[in-house]
Amino acid sequence: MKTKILIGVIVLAITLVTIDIYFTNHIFSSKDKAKNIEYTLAIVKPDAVQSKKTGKIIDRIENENFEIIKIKKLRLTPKQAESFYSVHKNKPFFKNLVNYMTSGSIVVMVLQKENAIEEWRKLMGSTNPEEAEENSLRNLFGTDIEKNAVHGSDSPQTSKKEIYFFFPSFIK
Ligand code: IDP
Ligand code: MG
Repeated sequence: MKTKILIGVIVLAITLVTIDIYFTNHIFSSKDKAKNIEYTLAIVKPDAVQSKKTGKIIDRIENENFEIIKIKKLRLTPKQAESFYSVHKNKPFFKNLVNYMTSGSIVVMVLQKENAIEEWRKLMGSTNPEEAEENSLRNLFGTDIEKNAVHGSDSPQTSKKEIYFFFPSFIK
């Protein structure tokens, strides 16, 4: 009789532990995967920092439910700007772009959200502020196709590379 009770208790305990492991490992992690939580690199560019739009841009970031995971203010050296924008090194606007990006301080952030990369690109708007969607950050705060207030990574590969550029310890 005692043995039967003991076996019953052991079976019950194993069942409860199995259910717990299933819920913890399977349900929650698959939920997170389904949500596609991403990280992206965002920059408030020198024109927007200089015209004191950083606060308004950060306010918008938080209102749109991005999580600011990392943030810092710095000024790029010409070498750093050339390296960061090296994909554009053969473009006619490269030299001006480097001059612009080193003309003052920038505020760099790692943002987290479901589909963060695409969502941040959407919130920024098109490269050219004149074509940027109404109420997008470039539409509101951009001056021209060069001085367009904000930067955002354009793919998961780029975001990893760009986050590593400014926050190497964040990328394992
Ligand atoms: P993106 O910032 O929307 O991803 P990219 O084509 O990657 O646009 O260009 C990088 C940056 O170079 C732009 O944000 C802008 O500051 C600058 N830029 C892009 N195209 C031009 C141009 O035709 N003339 C001047 N500057 C440009
Ligand atoms: Mg780009």
